[in-house]
Amino acid sequence: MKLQKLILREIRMPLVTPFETSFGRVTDRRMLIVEVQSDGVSGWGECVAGEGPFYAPETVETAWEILSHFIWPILKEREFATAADVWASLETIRGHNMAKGAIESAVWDAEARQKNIPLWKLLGGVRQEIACGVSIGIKESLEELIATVERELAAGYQRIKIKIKPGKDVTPVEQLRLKFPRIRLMVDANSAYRTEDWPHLKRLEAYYLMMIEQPLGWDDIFSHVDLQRRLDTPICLDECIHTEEHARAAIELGACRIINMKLGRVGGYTPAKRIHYLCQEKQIPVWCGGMLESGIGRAHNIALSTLDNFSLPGDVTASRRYWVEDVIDPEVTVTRNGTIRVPDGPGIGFSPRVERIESLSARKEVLE
Ligand code: OSB
Ligand code: MG
Repeated sequence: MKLQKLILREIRMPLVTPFETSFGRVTDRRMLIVEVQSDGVSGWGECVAGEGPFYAPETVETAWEILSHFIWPILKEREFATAADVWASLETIRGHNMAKGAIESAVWDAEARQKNIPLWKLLGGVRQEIACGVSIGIKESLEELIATVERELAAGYQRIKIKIKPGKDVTPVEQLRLKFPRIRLMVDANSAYRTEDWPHLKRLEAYYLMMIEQPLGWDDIFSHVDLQRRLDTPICLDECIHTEEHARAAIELGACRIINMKLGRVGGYTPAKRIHYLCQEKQIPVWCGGMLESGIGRAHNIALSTLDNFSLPGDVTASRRYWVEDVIDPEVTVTRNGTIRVPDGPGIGFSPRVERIESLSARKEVLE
């Protein structure tokens, strides 16, 4: 397959409700949507970089720049036997995984569409229904948090994750446990704590959490080793894992017992699959994280979640939790059992609503 054209679009959509983490609050999303044209077929991808460099170093602006000035010149008019070869061709560019992941995943979508098969099958996925949990942002009040959890459980979601930060951790977890003694509950700190906070984090162990996600520094695998030794609760790493080498180091050193996988954070399907199979070999469960994606990124997360070792519910949820109206057809919906049925159409299995995407675009660049 030859890649003839790349179209970058920045769309803007307000979130249904603001999302707050230990690193900040998002009310409006800016999303870089990638369309790659190959032999008459369009493949679609989403760059999960945020508005600012607060989750990871990349932003919408840096990703746009890297895609148009460095990635596209390498890929354009190149003949690829398969999308699986794209990742290696980008080796000379260090980092910028979110920019790479956006286009790499779009090429996978294009290949699946050209072969007229679902992307999940092309990837080697093994299941047609994926398990879903929700990620709930930091709330002003406990009442609001409890009401939100009640609503998500009623919708069927199988696991509740709440965001925590110092001062908003033990009490909300304790209250949720009192109110919902048997639910699958976990927390995500987005690197809000330091090594010396370990006795405080230890207090969370009274509430039977499935895992504590990314408690310490975003690039600090080493400190998590010490913390995991002190905790019985599994640590799950998110921000720390950008490469297969990071995953190997974290697993071998004992920095975590679970890994949150994000396509954008690791740079696309080829590295995600490698990390996934490494984890499987080492008996480390993985699950699919989310980045407040539009339907395009959501559809990719669904495909990724069909791989064998995605054995825990992911942060992959219905479009309506984030958007009044999504940019794909149909929108992503969740069953009463808290699952998503994986679509059987070609590629990502959802159709990008191109006119809507065009009308939401604040910026567009066509590269040939
Ligand atoms: O840490 O998993 C995270 C959203 C933005 C940045 C980082 C994270 C998150 C989430 C949201 O937890 C997950 C979702 O998209 O539902
Ligand atoms: Mg996280």
